[in-house]
Amino acid sequence: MNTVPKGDRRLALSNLGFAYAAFLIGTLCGLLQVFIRNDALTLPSWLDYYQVLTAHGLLLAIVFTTFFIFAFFQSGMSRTLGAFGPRVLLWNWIGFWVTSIGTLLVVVMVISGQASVLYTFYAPLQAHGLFYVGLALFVIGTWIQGFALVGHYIVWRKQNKGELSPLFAFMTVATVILWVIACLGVVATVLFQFIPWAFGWTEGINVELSRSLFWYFGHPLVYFWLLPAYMAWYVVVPKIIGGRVFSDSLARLSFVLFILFSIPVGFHHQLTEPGIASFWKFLQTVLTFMVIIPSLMTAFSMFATFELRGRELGGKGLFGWVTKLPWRDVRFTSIFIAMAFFIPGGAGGIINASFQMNEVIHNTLWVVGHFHITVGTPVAMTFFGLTFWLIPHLTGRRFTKTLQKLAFLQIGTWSVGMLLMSTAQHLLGLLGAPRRTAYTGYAHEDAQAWFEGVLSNHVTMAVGGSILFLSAVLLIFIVVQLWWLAPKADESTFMQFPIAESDASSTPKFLENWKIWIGIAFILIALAYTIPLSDIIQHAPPGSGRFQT
Ligand code: HAS
Ligand code: CU
Repeated sequence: MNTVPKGDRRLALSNLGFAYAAFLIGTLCGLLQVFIRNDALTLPSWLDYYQVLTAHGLLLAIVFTTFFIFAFFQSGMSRTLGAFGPRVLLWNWIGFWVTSIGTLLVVVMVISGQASVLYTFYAPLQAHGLFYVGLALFVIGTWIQGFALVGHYIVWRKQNKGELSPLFAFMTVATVILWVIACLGVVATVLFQFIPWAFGWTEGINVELSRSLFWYFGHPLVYFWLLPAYMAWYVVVPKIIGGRVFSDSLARLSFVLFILFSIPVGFHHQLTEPGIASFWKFLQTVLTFMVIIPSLMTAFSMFATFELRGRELGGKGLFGWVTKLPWRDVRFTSIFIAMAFFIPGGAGGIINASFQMNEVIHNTLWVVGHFHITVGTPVAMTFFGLTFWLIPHLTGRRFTKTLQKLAFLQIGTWSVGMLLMSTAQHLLGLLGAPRRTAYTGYAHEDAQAWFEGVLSNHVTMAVGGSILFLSAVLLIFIVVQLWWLAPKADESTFMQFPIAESDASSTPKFLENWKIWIGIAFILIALAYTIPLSDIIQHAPPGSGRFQT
């Protein structure tokens, strides 16, 4: 009964399998961390806090997200542009294997205790050389998968000359473009700085250059996570609620703006660092405020979609339409809650980016709170909401009533856990609790007293963390059911990939002229980075330190 071509299905499922394996181990590491910070747990001697923290960050923020995103892209591209040809399929598989081998290499180095350098791998912390080789393979693998998808798109465009591509395909290509340009920074620092240094071919490393190249990548990385979630919001959610895409051109324009503005802003992670003149920090702060605009456009568009549909269903008055939305459908409710979390998440981002205010929160637990209500909920919970139908769609099984109830319990616990944990983290951060460290009390009894509010407390954080772990285990249970155990679907119960109708009749064609956007993106990058980077290269102190973990 399954209508998805077998080859495409297997490919997407392989990516999903990898994603959820990483998810399980990654959340377990998260659980360990909150207990260590709470002084309730001492790790065995072969395991330490920084090793666990590195594994947690990498497995969830990098491995889970990336593999999930490719599974989503592959199934959506196959659905909207037609089945993959043999070459597209082959290159996707090659990319998948290269990404997987890179991941395994990185994970082995972290588990063996030779790469406890956190996901930002700041120099002069030094990991084993193979860790960086693994990172490079990971990026190359994702490029191959990305290019394979672009290849599929090019074939479609040749066959449909003069037509705008379907919105899902357009957004996939935009995200791949953003990803490839972003990775140039991390590839440069890994290949030309870290690998020669870690293998001992060069003596020192230019620390500030490596951090700047990392953040050139590190900020757009967050949009590589966010944009697939936005794709679900723009294209999938309207179909689930029975509506349409509010505006095809607005949706495309917002993705174009992400290509333009998400890269030349990395310095907003380095506002406290010496070695970068204030003017360049200021310029990149202004550009950061530009990249907020497409998110505000998305918020507007979502409200419009919901209100229009709610009114169509008979909702009256100012807010009557809210009650008409399909709250009992977990595929919708999960993603709606995810969106709601992004309101404080985004507001927190604006605070972080506000130059002076950054002084207050930088390197405190506030930032940890921030990313748990950006990537940890809006993005991750959107991915959960997609999982509930994507796996049945690929395996041809049924998302039964019982599983739907469990899914509600899962997103409910995730929301409560995240609310407790991230609120505690934000407040603790404001009180000065540092991050990226196993120690919290400044080794002094009185200092601990700051952290003993009801919410501003490491215990609250640990309670939240524990609820989150239970929720994660529940999710894995649902995934296993949907993959192997739930009853097979028949024609009436088969889960289709929901793609909303999007009227592109008045969308300007130039929005799909990638050359213009890639060109402007590079001009902005050159403006924001050329002079400060050349200053950093010319005036850096000789870097000779290395701290091995
Ligand atoms: Fe961030 C640090 C600034 C968004 C992730 N961020 C981080 C780190 C991570 C991260 C992982 O300027 C830590 C990195 C590290 O390890 O050091 N961030 C921003 C800004 C935005 C932003 C300006 N961040 C994200 C997203 C992430 C993410 C998205 C992951 C997916 N962030 C910063 C800064 C730092 C930082 C500084 C450095 C801090 C430091 O000093 O170290 C913006 O993109 C946010 C724009 C978003 C909005 C929200 C729009 C709302 C929408 C929802 C609509 C809701 C609906 C539902 C329709 C303006 C679209 C209605 C429901 C109802 C109930 C009403
Ligand atoms: Cu950023």
